[in-house]
Amino acid sequence: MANRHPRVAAIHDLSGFGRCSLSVILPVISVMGIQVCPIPTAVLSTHTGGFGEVALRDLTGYMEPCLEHYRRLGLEMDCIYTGYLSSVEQVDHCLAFFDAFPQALKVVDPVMGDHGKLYRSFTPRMTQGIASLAARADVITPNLTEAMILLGEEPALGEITTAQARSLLARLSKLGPARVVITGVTLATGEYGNLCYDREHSSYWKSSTEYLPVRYPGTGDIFAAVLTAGLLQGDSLPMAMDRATRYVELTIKTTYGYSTDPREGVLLEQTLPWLTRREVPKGYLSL
Ligand code: PXL
Repeated sequence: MANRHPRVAAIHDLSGFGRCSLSVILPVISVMGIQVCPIPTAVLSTHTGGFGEVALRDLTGYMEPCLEHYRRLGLEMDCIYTGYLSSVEQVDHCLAFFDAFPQALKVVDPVMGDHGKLYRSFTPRMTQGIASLAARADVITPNLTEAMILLGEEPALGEITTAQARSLLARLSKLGPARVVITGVTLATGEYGNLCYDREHSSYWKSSTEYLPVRYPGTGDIFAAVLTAGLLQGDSLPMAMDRATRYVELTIKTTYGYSTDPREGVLLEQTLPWLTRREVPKGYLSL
């Protein structure tokens, strides 16, 4: 199809309140000029990070007929981007999407936990399923907790040396993905930020960011969405990582200044226009 704009199938949950998953992924990818087709894995009243018992409808049974319809239509997808899954069976449905669109860039955000802990309802079977999905990806974007879980190690929280960081990235790549990004890492140098490894070029990079003493849900989703759209627009891996780092930094800083309840997530409504500027990011350094 001539001059078709890039299109991404985004397989994540839809949380109504708390600014995470599809609620933030849709505006971010759209404003970056990429068409995004949401495939909700579940609908939740809020995210699971602090609002008590959520109203939840699992959509495992929706995924296969959805894919079948897209096949009948002969739709093309340039990217399959997966995130929060609400049942272990959804791993196979994501793999079916990968198989149906073999040319598509496969991005797996292995959403499982943060700050050294698994999210509620994530069982060992689920973490194994997500690890098998990550093994089939071209790009993965775990936070440090998820990176350790993928490697079958105890989640660590402290600072790590540059040598340890490079080893983590390389070992994750050995699981399958040629490009690995790890978010939320504190290096022994005191720098805090995101790291990546591009196996094809044997290159390691870091993008450091200001550390603020507050945690907002959904920032990992926003990070992975900006990274994915950046790659589809032709960014190199470190450029895409730095674009995502700078955008999340700007949005967290903006939100922090308003002193809102952190559970409500970041005020991306204020900062989305920054993404339309298509700046050339240059904040990355060799790791
Ligand atoms: O941002 C990750 C995420 C996605 N989806 C749901 C969540 C969380 C984190 O808490 O609860 C439903």
